[in-house]
Amino acid sequence: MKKIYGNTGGLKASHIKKLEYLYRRRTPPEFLVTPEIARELCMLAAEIRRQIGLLIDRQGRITNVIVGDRKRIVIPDLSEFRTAPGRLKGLRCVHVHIGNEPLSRDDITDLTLLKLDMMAAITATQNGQPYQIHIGYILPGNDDIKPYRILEPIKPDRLDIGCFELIQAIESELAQSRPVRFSKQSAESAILVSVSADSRDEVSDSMDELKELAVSAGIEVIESFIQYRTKADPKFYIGPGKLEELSLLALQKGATILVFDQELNSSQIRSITDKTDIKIIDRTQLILDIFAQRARTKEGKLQVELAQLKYMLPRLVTKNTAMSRLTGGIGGRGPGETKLELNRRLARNRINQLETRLLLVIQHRQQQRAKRGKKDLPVISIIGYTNAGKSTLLNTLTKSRVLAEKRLFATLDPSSRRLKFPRDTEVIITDTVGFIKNIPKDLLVAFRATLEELNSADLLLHLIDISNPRFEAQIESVEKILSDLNLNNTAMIRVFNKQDLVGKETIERLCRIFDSIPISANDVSTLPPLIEKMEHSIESICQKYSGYHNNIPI
Ligand SMILES: Nc1nc2c(ncn2[C@@H]2O[C@H](COP(=O)(O)OP(=O)(O)OP(=O)(O)O)[C@@H](O)[C@H]2O)c(=O)[nH]1
Ligand SMILES: [Mg+2]
Repeated sequence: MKKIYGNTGGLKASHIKKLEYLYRRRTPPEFLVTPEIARELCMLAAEIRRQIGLLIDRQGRITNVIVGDRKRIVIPDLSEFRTAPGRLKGLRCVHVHIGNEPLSRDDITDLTLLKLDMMAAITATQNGQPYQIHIGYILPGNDDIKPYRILEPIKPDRLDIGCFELIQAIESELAQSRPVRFSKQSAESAILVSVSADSRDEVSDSMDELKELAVSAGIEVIESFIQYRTKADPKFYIGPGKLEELSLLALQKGATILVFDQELNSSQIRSITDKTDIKIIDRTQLILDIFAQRARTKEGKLQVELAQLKYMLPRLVTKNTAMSRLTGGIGGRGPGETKLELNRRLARNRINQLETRLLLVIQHRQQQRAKRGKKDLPVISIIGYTNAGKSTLLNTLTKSRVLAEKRLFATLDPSSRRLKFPRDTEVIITDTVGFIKNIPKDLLVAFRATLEELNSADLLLHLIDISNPRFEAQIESVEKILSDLNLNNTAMIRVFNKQDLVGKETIERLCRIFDSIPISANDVSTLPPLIEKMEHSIESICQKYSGYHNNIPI
């Protein structure tokens, strides 16, 4: 016997057998419902005085029998019926309304949220005879109109309706509304989601940055979806009503992934995934994914994989095997295109292994440093928000060709170069990994070893992209991270980069306010004042510690 959902309310196994028989033997699979079945359902519903619902798959088999109360049925968890993005569930719902009510708000919600093939309600007359059938279905992608359509009610004598063609038409339209993919196989189309109590400006800035991150990770962004609320919903994070909207939008637009701007916990991820059937990652996972794509050195790769596993471990949602489809690709990719092992026990073992290996690498480096003894040359480190132009500045200053790109986190592995100043002072100048607001804690911990190298810097050049409308927040984020790393006592020069993109007067005003030097890192002719200031600072720092560096003219 099929499992009955809800109180059986007097519905017997023999009743269900009969319904199954009617569907299996007497109804072509493409029929939504026949007059015979409608009569049987209405009779049963009148008898037990409750709504009765059937879920039917595309082979015309009953997968679930649902007994409700007088007003509604509650459709059970359908997470075992997974769908591909942009596809319907492959299940239609036929149920009886006692009395003459058309499709209710709940019916429409079930239709759209569960992505049912169709939702049909048969209304019954007083004496339990079918009166009319109301049919609703999802309408593929269109922003202006309702996301579903309800047909004119149909009379019982016209009930044998084939529904396959319509379902196929809906699915093919859904497929067409999906965006054209990049040729890269891993490309995904995302809806960015933010649930926040912050001001509109803050949320919009943060979403702009999330978009840049997504693009840097190779994701195509189709929509942004924002809910302003003071407190996140404990179960779904986003409000349940908004989640319905979001789920439908994802279906209509053919999104393959939802990227949340805030961190979700594992139960929220599970609840949303179960409801929407779509992969979910958050901002942190996105950043980790970019790092995984970019890490080049052995140490960098170990650090990124460790950070990913530590972040993922408490969030592993491996409810059933079908979930693995929802955890691969972006967010589930380790450094160097390895797939992250998303199994708790293996992940834990791997974490231990990675920690040991990293420790060895770090010890080795410390020994090397100790061997070298005192530093030969003073060190200047270029730090700053990602995309500020750090690598470009290193290149222009030292005429080298470190990778500099218009994407976030172009540099993951630091490079160092020698630089000789006009008055012959020589220094080592290093380029570092970029910072970002709310830098994932695991990442900061993992990169601590690399960032600790900054401890040996004599001077920090804090490079700021002055053309970025979020530059002030970026300064704040960077200086907060510096103080978290106990680096706020190191001498620092603030440098406003990309002055060529900002008006002269604005630059002058901002430089006064922020005590900063303006440059264009890609234009060597703008650098002399900065070079002069660097040389001067290094000289005075080294004089203070005279004898510390052996080849500094004192
Ligand atoms: N217009 C303009 N663009 C610049 C300037 N300096 C750098 N850029 C551009 O800014 C982008 C980022 O430069 P990068 O040097 O890669 O920035 P970064 O700080 O090293 O970035 P990450 O390594 O990602 O942290 C590149 O497209 C550069 O060409 C400048 O002075 N003016
Ligand atoms: Mg760089």
